[in-house]
Amino acid sequence: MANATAPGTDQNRLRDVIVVGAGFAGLYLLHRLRGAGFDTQVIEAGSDVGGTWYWNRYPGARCDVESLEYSYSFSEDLQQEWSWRERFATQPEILAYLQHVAERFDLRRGIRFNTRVTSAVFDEASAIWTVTTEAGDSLKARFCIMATGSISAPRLPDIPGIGDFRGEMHHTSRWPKEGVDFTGKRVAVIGTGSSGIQAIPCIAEAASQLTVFQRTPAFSVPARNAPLAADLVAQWKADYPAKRAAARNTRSGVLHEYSSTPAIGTPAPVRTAEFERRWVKGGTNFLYAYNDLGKNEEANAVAADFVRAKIAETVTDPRTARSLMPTDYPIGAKRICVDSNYFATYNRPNVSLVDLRETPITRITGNAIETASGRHEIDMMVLATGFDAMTGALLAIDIRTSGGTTLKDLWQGGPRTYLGLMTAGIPNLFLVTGPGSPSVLSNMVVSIEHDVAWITACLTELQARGAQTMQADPDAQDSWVAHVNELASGTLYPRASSWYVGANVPGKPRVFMPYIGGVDAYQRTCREIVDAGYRGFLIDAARSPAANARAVS
Ligand code: NA7
Repeated sequence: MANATAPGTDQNRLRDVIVVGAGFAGLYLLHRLRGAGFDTQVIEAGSDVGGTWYWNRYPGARCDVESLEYSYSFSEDLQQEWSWRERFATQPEILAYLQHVAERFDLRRGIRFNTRVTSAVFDEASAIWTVTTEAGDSLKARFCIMATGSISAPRLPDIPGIGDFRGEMHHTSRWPKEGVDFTGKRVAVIGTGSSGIQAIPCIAEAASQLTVFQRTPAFSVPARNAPLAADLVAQWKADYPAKRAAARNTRSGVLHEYSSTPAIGTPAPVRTAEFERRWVKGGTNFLYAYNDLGKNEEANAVAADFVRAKIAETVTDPRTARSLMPTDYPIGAKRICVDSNYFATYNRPNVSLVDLRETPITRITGNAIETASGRHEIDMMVLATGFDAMTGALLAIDIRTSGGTTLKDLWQGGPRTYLGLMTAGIPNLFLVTGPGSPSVLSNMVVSIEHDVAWITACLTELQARGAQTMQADPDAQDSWVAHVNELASGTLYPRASSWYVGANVPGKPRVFMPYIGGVDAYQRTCREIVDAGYRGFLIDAARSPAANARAVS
């Protein structure tokens, strides 16, 4: 397969693989596939590598997984030579890391930047993909891998008049590279998910006036971010392979303190002390204090009460404090936020909160946001309004077969995949951290490394077999989708109107999209399926005579 390159121009060359996206997934794919001898082209919409960490440049942007764990494990040299500065890395630091990876492994020459893919069409007769870009160029390849990210298609709010806003307006995920100067400005932030919660304390320090427009309050735990101590870094570097292996063997791909004790049955003072210990330690480790918080309503309420009490303690104005307390969904069922000084920011004299449940936005006129209770004059507007998560970036590309099967139709009732890796009806299309895999419920780097290794091994196996096509068996896919749904329905997750279920996008089918069974169980299943000869995948099934006739190099 590696020799499948046909003579002709670069444009006409038949590649082995086209990868869409040059974030954590696309970069590692290029490295692995190249190493395995596949002629690979990466296509990236941005002007540089980085994916999520290229686009999300808003002030305060940080990862909520600790930096020592949110990094590649595939190269011992890389993990020894790179030193993270803070417990939770900032966006510029992660971007610098990915730029370093691109340089170190000579990846940039395999990436076409500033190029957005608009369609990918699989010709069933020849088993060849034609991938077309916004500029109208077409590239051909045997396999297409979508490394387009789970949280990458931004959502703009549909507010009357927003298009006529006369001030400066930015979505957190499309932030200008040169930065934004809030000094002395009246700023509005719409949205209080992870992005809003990270940006708000930073914007408040510069702006003359910050007004936060909140539709749903979020549960947030303190990050307790700090510079990393040299001895801790040395300890990790001395033991990295074992730590990485241990992380892969956990539910979320992170070395949290996973409790095996239920909150129900634990005396209240013991529970409070344990929540307090984790609150002081910082980070999402808080959610793993007891093993029933994600499943038992009563247990969940105990953790939620603890956080609500912290909000009441921190925010001096009781009305604002009340508005900031989430009450209508379980803690953790919407992705928990990790903040630095978020709730305390509302004690600043230049910050105010508009509770949109009480006074919804009616329209935007000129330089003002109008709500049911009045006008808010502003100079700048920050939209921290989230993403069409998990499916948005995939469905933005017209993915289809020559026979007329489209991804859009196949996923009309919600995404359907086998292991999150392939979808029945579209051969030779792989997804990295697709819906139906642990993806957003896990340390993304751990899941990405798994999927990349799995896909590379799979392509190598197809090559060894001389096989041309592979796709998910519809029956195996049905069973997997049923399993994913069954696991989710045993938890409190589906109770929240979250992006996990597509509830933030009007008209999007309400389906719990990620696999909640854990990174450990998922990776074990993927291994077993390979050991059973790629059980549940159709390899060279129903190949057309034309495809059969093609020589496999
Ligand atoms: P999120 O978590 O989806 O948050 C988006 C926020 O924007 C959320 O508070 C929304 O309220 C709010 N929103 C969305 N549309 C509107 C309109 N029209 N009016 C008012 N408020 C609105 O996105 P983030 O970027 O913060 O984080 C995404 C993930 O990235 C995060 O979970 C991490 O994994 C990294 P709602 O809750 O829909 O009522």
